[in-house]
Amino acid sequence: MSKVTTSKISGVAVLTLDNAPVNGLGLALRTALNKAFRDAMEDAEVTAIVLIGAGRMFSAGADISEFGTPNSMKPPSLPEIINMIEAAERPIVAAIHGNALGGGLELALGCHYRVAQAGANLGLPEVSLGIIPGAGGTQRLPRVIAVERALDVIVSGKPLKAEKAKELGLVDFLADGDLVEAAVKFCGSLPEGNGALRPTRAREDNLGPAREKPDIFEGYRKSMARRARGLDAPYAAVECVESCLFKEFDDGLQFERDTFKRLVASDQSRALRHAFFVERAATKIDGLPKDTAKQNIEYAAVVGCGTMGVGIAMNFANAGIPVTVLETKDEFLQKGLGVIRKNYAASVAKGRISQDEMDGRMSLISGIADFNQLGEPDVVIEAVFEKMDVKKQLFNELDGLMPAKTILATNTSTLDVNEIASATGRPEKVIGTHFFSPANVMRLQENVRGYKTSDETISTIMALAKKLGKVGVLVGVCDGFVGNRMLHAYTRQANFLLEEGALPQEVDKAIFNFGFPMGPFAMGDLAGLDVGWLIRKARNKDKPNNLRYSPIADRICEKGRFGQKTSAGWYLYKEGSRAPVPDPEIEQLILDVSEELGFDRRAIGEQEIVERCIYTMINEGAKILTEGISQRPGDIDTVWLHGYGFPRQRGGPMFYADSVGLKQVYDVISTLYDKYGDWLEPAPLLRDLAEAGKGFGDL
Ligand code: T1G
Repeated sequence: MSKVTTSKISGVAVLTLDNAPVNGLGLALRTALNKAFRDAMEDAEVTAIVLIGAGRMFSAGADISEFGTPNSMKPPSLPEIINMIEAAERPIVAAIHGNALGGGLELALGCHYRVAQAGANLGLPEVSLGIIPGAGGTQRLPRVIAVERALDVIVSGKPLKAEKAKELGLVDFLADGDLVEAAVKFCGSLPEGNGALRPTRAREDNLGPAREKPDIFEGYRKSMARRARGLDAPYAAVECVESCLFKEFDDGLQFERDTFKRLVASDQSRALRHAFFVERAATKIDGLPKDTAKQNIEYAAVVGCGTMGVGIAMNFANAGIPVTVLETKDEFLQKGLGVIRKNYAASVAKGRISQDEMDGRMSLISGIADFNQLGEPDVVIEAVFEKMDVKKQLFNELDGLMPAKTILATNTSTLDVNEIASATGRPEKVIGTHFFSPANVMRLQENVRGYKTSDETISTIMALAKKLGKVGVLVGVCDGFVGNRMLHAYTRQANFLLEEGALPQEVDKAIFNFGFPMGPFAMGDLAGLDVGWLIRKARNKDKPNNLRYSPIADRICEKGRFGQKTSAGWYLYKEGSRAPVPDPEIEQLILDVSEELGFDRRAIGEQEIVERCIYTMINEGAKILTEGISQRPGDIDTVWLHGYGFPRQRGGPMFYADSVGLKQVYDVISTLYDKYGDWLEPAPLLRDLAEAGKGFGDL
C-alpha cells in the first residue's frame, strides 16, 4: 500500500501521508511523497495541494531509527522535497492534527500556508536528540514567527499548541471541524493566481527588526547556559538561527545542513537517540503477551500523606483520576492537603496551569482519616513509614477491607515486595510502584514485580505509569531494586574517597562536571541524610552486614545534621539558601575518621572520582542484569536517566560504559577489587563482555 494516497476535492489535490505509527519521514515515505507531489503538479486541473497525515498525527518528523543508516542519506532528501514544495506555482497547504514535529513541521514550513486543528502540537524537538532541525527549520521558522520566539522553539525543543502557533503567525487558520474540509475551503479562500503563492524563503519581514537587535543571540546564550550545560546542539541551533539573519537563504540552508550532519554523527546525539528509544523499549515486558488484560484504573487511593503520598496523589489528579488520600492523623491529613494546594497554586503562579485546571485537579482529590471511607479503589498505593512491619500490617488490613479487584501497591524504595505481599491473601495483586521524590515531578516509576505478581497486575501498572505521564520500568526484588542498589554502590565509593583524601565538595564537583545536576553529598543533603541512616541501621540490624561502609555519614547524622532540612548536613546552609557551604567541622570529622582508620590522606583527581563512582555503578548494573532484576541494559539506563539525573547526553550508565569501552571499565574494577576486595568483585558479565570485545548493547 502506497505511503501517500492522493484524492481530489473541488480541484484541490489532497495528499495523505500514511506511514504508521507516526508518519515518520523515512526513505519510503519521502519517495512516495516526492512522486505523489510531482504527479499532482502535472495535473492541470489541480488548483492547490493539501498535505495531511493519516492516523493520529501529521508527522513526527524524520525516522530517527534511520539515522546512521544508508537510507537516511538516500534521495530524495527531506530538504529537496521541501524546497520543491516551496517553489510550487500553486498554493500548498499543510493540514495539521496531532503532532507536526521536527521534519514534520519543517515540511509544513515549506508549504505556503498551515491549517491546524485546535490542540495540535507544532515543534522542533531535534535538540533533545542532540541535533538541530536539518531540513530548513532554523532558516524558515524565523521567517514566519518573531526571531526571539523561533529561538525559543528551536533551542528548548518544546512544542507550541496550535492556538499559540496561530497567535504567533505559524498557523494561518484554526480548524474546528473536519480538517480536510477546512483545508480545502481555506484553499478556496486564497487569492487567484500567483497572489496566493507565499514561499517562506522570501518572507523577510521578521528578519529586519532582529537585525536591529544583534544582542538577542548573546542574551539568549546567557539565558540558556544552565539548561544547556555540557550540550552541543542548543548552541549550534542558536548559531544557525543567527546565520539566518546574515546569510543568503541557500547559504543558510547549507550551513544548517552541514551543522546537522556534524551533530547527527556525534556521541551526544547517539546517546540522546539511545535514551529516546530505550525509554520506549522499557514498556515492553519480555514474556508478557501484548494483549495481556489490563484493569481500568478509574479510582485510586493513597495511604500516607507525607512528601511521597502528596506527590503520588497529585499524579492521579493530574491524569484526571479521582484519588482519596488516607491519613489516620487528621493534622497530617490537613497538612498534606495544604501542601497539595500550595504546589498547585505555585504552578498557577508560574503560568504552568490555569486556576480552572487547579480547581479541577483539587476537586479530584479527597482526604479521609477512616479506612472504612475508602470505598472500592482499583488501586491503593501505600506511602507510609519505610519499615517492614508497618507496611505488612497495613497491607494485611487493606487485604481484609478491599474488594478482590483492588491492586495493592507499595511505594517502598528498598524493602522486599515479596515479604510485604506475604501479609496478604492476594500476592498476585501486590506490586511495587517506587516513585522518586518529588513524585509529582520526577518521571521515573520503578515497578517492582514480586514472585507472585500476576501478568495482569504488571500490565495494568505499566499502563498506569504511561497514563500518569511517568516512565515505567519493571524491575525485580532485591535490596534497592535497580536504582537505589546502584546508588548505594556509587555513594559507598564516594564515602570511601573521603576517607582516602577527598573532600565532599571535590567529589561533588567531579560528579557535577561529569554532568549530574549535583554530586552525591549535595544530593544527600537535599533528600535528607536520615533516610539513608535509617536504612543502614535496619540493614545492619536485620542482616549483619559484612560489607564495610564508611562511618562518616552516621557520625554526621548522630550530630542531628540531616541536610537542608536541618540547615546542616555534609554542608552548611545559610537561612533561606539552598547553596551548600563547606563546613570546617565536617572536614575535621573526615580527617579524624581517616586517621582512625589509618589512611594517609592523598589528593584525588576528578578522573579517579568519576571512575570510582560511575564504574562501580556499572559493575553493579552488570550483576543486576545477570540476576534478572532488570530485563535489559536499556532499562537500567532509563532508570538512571529519569530517576537520578544521569546526564542524558551520555545515554545512561550502561550506554556510557560501552562508549568508554568495557575493557577499560573492567580493568579499573579489577584493580579496585585487588585493592579493596569485598563486593567490588568484577561482575562475570562485565568480564565476559570485556574479554569478547563486546558491549552491553550487544546483549
Ligand atoms: N522516528 C522513529 N520512530 C519514532 C519517531 C520518529 N521520529 N517518533 C516516534 N517513533 C516511534 C516510537 O519509538 C514508538 O515506537 C512509536 O513510534 C510510538 O511513539 C530532519 C532530523 C510523536 C509525541 O523527535 O516525540 O525530524 O515503541 O510511544 O507517546 O530536522 O513519539 O511503538 O516501537 O512516543 O504517542 C524529530 C519524536 C525527529 C519526535 C508521539 N521528531 N517522537 O508520542 O508515541 S528528527 C521527534 C515523539 C527530525 C529533521 C530532524 C513521540 C510523539 P514503538 P511513542 P506517543
